[in-house]
Amino acid sequence: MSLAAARSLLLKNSRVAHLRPGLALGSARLSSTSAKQPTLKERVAELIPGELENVKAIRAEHGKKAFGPVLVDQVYGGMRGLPALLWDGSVLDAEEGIRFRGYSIPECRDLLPKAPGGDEPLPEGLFWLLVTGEVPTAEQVAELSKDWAARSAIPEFVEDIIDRCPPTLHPMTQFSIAVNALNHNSAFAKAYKEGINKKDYWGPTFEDSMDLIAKLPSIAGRIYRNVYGGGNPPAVDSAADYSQNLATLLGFGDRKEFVELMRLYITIHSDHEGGNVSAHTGKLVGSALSDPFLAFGASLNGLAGPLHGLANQEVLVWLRKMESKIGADASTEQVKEYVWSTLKSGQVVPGYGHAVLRKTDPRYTAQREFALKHLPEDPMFKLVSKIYQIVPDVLLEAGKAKNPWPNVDAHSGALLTHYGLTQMEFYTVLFGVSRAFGVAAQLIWDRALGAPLERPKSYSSAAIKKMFEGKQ
Ligand code: CMX
Repeated sequence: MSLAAARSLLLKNSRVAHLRPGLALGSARLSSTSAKQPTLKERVAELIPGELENVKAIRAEHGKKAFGPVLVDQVYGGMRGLPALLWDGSVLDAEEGIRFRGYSIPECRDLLPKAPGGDEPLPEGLFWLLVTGEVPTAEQVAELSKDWAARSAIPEFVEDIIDRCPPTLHPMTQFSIAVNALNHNSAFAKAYKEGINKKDYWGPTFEDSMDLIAKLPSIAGRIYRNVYGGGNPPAVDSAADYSQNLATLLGFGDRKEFVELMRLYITIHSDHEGGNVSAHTGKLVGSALSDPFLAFGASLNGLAGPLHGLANQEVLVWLRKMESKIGADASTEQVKEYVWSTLKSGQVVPGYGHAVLRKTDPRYTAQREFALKHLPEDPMFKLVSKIYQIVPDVLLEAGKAKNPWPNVDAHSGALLTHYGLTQMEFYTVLFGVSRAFGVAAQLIWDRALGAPLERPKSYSSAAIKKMFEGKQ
């Protein structure tokens, strides 16, 4: 059966999994649902030998071929477009946007298993997809939900660390501190100390990665309640999915639409190929064999920057400032003027532009579709939609930004605000919970494939000048 035919068969049968659309790991495989289905760890173990062979073959055939020249401008220009990293979970196309293991966001929303009565994909399924390249069955996803709920408790000393943070400390800083502290119980760090064979690195890395993802809702919920009130977080429900538990820990568990939003939110924020600051930082730090808690703690520090994940907070700050300055019912002309005043004061318009994308971010579009379905009359959604009609033209006229279109962060705050999560300083924490999925998936594969220490070459300006002396 051809891959396309196999795929259409699979689409018709939501219980059947294990399809991989022409990607790096092994060949596409159909499995019978009547046989015992492998767990995620068992499936990774099955895939590793084939992928090791695959990488070996790629390197043998293409290892000495060049991707293209490196320009001096790229060295000075934040390495834009420099092909330098291996990242299997997702690839970002400038025009089309992200694909997770070959699947676009609309395809993931369509294909991945949903909660009973739900419409949005369960992030558990997306993680399975990121790690294996295969669409899991509903049963495999349910097992992951159960496994993560069972791993969700955080050590008492980590609770104490969070409780001792002053409420004025930014939630992202608290988040990063707590995630780093989880390294205390790292299976990888322990195994390394005991002299684990490098061939076996991936096993404890897998366990740490699962623990990391599982514990993030407990950390996020505790920070949220400490800073904004709500008392101690309730116990995690071992029968609930990850997003339901996250929503419950935050205090929004009885709002079904919010839970659905979390499912979509985590799915679309999970991974955005390897070059973005949070993903690349996690990979870089992991390459020193720092365990997944330390590697992802570093990712969070990058995500906390206003040009990256903190932009979702900055969008709301910017919109609120605009409202207070020109009113909620401002005219198009007034909004335009406000955008210009931002640019003229040497600031960026948060939520717009992207280092790779050159079109509206499909993550923005997915959130817009969610809003059109669930909250079309929401005033903040209307404002976000109005800005979408105005900002790109202004950025184009200003002539600097290579991409005048909105990114993921332009929309998320409006959705969270609608459901009562109005504390914008917390927004990047939710981005952080999601980003762990992509970083963890790659860390597992980096250890399985024996990815080496990252160590690119740097040059001084004097050395660059000298290199081209006497040359045209
Ligand atoms: N508002 C104003 N100016 C912008 C701009 C924006 N939204 N986007 C880009 N520019 C400016 C840049 O600051 C740069 O100016 P200088 O030449 O003076 O340095 C110029 O346009 C060219 O930049 P670019 O090549 O188009 O964009 P970069 O790859 O350098 O940066 C990004 C990408 C995202 C940092 C930038 O578009 C930006 O600052 N956007 C606003 C912040 C934001 O939304 N970040 C979130 C991105 C998504 C995420 O990671 O979460």
